[in-house]
Amino acid sequence: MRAVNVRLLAAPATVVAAALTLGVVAAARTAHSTTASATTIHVKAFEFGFTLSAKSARRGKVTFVVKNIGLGGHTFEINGKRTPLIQKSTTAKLTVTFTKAGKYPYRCTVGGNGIGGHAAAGMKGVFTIR
Ligand SMILES: [Cu+2]
Repeated sequence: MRAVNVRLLAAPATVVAAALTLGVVAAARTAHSTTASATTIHVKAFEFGFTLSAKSARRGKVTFVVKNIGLGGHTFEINGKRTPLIQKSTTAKLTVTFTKAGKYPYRCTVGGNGIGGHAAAGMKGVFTIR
């Protein structure tokens, strides 16, 4: 009889312990989501420029979904990361983690930086991380 009573008491204690553990995990997730964010920016590339769905994002992971609506191939480069050459009517995704607020230049790298390059022709801009 006494052993049965101990078991009945032990079972709810296990449930409480499990609930407390879950509570800690949930709290940790909530804290994490307030310090980091994930943003998707839609980018259209064309001769010769880019259109972005937003000019800024919060710090954290930013995924640029770059669609080439032009005729020739283009790239999208920002913060040292670059898409492969994107052919017309196709899309490439570039995920970049920004840890600091600031202004980040972006550009198309086709043709280089100089005269005749796509960036010089207008395929460049500045994205803000806040
Ligand atoms: Cu280009």
